[in-house]
Amino acid sequence: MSETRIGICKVCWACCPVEVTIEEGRAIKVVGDRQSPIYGGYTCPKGRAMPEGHYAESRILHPQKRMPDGSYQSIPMEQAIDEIAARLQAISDEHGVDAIAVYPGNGNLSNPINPVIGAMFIMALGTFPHRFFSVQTIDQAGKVIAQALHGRWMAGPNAFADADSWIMVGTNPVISKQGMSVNPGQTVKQAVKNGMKLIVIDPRETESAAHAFLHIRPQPGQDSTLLAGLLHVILTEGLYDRDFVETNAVGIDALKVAVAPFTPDHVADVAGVSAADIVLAARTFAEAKSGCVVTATGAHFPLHGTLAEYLALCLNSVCGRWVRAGEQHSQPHVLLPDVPIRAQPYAPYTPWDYSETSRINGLPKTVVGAPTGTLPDEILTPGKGQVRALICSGSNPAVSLPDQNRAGRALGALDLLVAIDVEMSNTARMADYVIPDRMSLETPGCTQFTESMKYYGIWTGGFEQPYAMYAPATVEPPAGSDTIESWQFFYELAKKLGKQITYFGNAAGTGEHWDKFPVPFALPLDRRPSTEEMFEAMCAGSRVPLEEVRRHQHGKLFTELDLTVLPRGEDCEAMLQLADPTMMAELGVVLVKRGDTAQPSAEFPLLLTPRRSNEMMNSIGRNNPKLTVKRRHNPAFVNPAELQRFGVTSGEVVRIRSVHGVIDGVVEVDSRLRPGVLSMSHCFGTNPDEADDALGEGGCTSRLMDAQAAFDPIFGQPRMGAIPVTIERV
Ligand SMILES: Nc1nc2c(c(=O)[nH]1)N[C@H]1C(S)=C(S)[C@@H](COP(=O)(O)OP(=O)(O)OC[C@H]3O[C@@H](n4cnc5c(=O)[nH]c(N)nc54)[C@H](O)[C@@H]3O)O[C@H]1N2
Ligand SMILES: Nc1nc2c(c(=O)[nH]1)N[C@H]1C(S)=C(S)[C@@H](COP(=O)(O)OP(=O)(O)OC[C@H]3O[C@@H](n4cnc5c(=O)[nH]c(N)nc54)[C@H](O)[C@@H]3O)O[C@H]1N2
Ligand code: SF4
Ligand SMILES: [Mo]
Repeated sequence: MSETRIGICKVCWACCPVEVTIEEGRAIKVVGDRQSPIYGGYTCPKGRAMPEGHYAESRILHPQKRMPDGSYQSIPMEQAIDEIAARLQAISDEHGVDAIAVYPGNGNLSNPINPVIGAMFIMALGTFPHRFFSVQTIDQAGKVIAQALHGRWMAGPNAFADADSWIMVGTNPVISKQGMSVNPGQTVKQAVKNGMKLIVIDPRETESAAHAFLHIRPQPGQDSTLLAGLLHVILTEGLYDRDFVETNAVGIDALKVAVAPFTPDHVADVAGVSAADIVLAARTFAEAKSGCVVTATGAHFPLHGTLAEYLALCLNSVCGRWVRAGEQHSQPHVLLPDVPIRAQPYAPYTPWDYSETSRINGLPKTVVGAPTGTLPDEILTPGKGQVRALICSGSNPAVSLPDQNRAGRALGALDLLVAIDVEMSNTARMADYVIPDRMSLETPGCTQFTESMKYYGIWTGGFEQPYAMYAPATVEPPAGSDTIESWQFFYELAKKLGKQITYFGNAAGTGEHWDKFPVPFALPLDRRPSTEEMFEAMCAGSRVPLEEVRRHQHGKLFTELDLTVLPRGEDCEAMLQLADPTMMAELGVVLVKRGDTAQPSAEFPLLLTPRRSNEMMNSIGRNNPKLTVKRRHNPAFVNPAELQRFGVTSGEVVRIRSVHGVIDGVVEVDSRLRPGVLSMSHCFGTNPDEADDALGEGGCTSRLMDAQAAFDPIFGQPRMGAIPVTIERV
């Protein structure tokens, strides 16, 4: 006998509602929930492959302890927690509490409590933020930094659904869901059908670019120059919204001066695009009535990501692309707190502070946590504060940290490495203890986390409609297993160390921009709260009570909520900043150094760029039998012209070399790619001490990256895009 239950997929933050068929307590099939009011039954292959992932042969169901001979033995959870706590205590007693760090990653999404609990564990130890290393600082931390320097518009950007024009820079939401949580393929198609002029700036004709009115295929790494060029055209042709700028922004004159040299001809020359396309893009965007310029990883990885984001924010501000008084809030609160939303900015602030600098490279303390790019050096550099114990929760730094060889050396040098994971991932294979987490279908879910992503910058995720959903766990973990939710593990560990975690769940802001400051919930020490109590704390003060959201099994559009944005408050003096001095200085460097980015050379004629695949979520899915039917590896995509240039054939295993490292890769032809680009997904490959396996495990692109040669001056992110490489026959 089978039954169906409604759940939420939490493999990524799109939170798709799913219908799960269950037989004898096991999920056997997952499809999209067609009764959902907004998703229309949408799911992606990763969501539909959850059963195969949950019951994969590779799944670990008991805590694993590494034995002296390198093998792993199953031990009971209680013993694992006791032993880990004792070792942490000993490390802290001998070296100080700064020797302990956490590194949370994307596997944490399986339960919305998990992604923040690592930070709160580190707060309980008293070492926040400098011992909290998250994936954010090897991702798009520039979004938070740029928003701080520019100011944040409380009512959010124009909505995508009914915008007239939209510029996507280095993002492919149809696959990544970045910026759009709900059925992005259909959403983009529908918007274009409704008349949106979509402009995509990407060296690859992506699934998103397929719908574009204009696709610009630049040389990778030149996004700041391109965006400054758009500003140049809009400001010199007077196409901007003078009224909006006068009322809400300062710095327009300084911005005009700064972008004056970025003429269409200069941009065309530097970025390898047509000057006419720059003019067309600028005019199309500025002359439309609504829309937005958005950036993501493609624009952030080659360094200058903060500047690219800042210029995108400036484009939106000069064109007045923020929701105004009387219009509908584009990021409505349902499970976020009930606060009046006004058409006004939060004032800019400086998101770094040199009063406390990092041990490595003298980087400042910032609102985005410790600079994760420096984590290997924090482990490898002796002295006071050296990191000796690392807890990885739902992360895979052995393949996700830039500079894999160095990261591998560092992970191997730790006194204690703990991985909270669901399989013997690259990192778990190096760990002293592996703690098995519950997976997506085995935990409850709700959309609050996705709603709150908007605070990390524009185009991060969320809902444009007043939608919310809660779903309980749909299945129990496999019979006989001994698993624990990540947050519960941190709770137990803190308790053993004599510390109390205070949970700030209802994140309604970031940095110094708070719609409402979180209500702290000190987790009781005499009993572990239930996951449901944690959900209550997460949604404390929400506009619609969680209890009400729970009543609607398929999720609900709360159309009864009034979303009308209020006028600027009479006491509000905040203005958006169009010419932050740090950003303008960086733009000056970009001008003089023709982008200040890596250039292809005779020795390294290709530029390596990142891309996401629909079957994987970073490394998640690599051992899922359903997601690897077509292939397990990550192809090295190139334009057909490269086959002749390098004398290779499609499907051939080649050596890919940068000035820093070398990996094996499998060439695959992609005519939609700009010539001179090698486009490859990350988080694949074996560990440095394991044999290469290009056709199986794939190649780890991070091995080609040098974590020390060039990095962001604020949050230390190494150059992770536009890396010069070459192809050699094996
Ligand atoms: N070269 C290169 N490097 C990159 C990038 C790139 O494009 N190129 N991208 C960067 C970006 S944007 C990011 S966000 C990071 C990603 O960096 P990470 O977050 O470190 O990488 P993931 O592969 O997402 O790690 C997820 C881990 O969680 C485990 N997992 C899966 N399901 C569960 C679960 O239910 N519970 C738990 N506890 N664990 C689970 C997986 O087995 C895996 O080990 O990588 C960064 N690194
Ligand atoms: N299916 C799937 N979804 C995911 C993930 C996944 O691994 N798989 N990962 C998740 C994570 S951790 C993140 S951070 C988000 C990321 O979300 P996105 O940033 O939207 O990621 P991508 O889909 O790789 O899109 C980046 C695009 O930038 C282009 N690009 C590369 N270099 C440059 C450049 O120099 N300039 C410009 N203009 N474009 C460039 C690439 O060709 C690519 O099309 O996706 C999330 N969603
Ligand atoms: S992985 Fe993301 S896009 Fe795919 S079904 Fe799950 S939540 Fe939806
Ligand atoms: Mo990411």
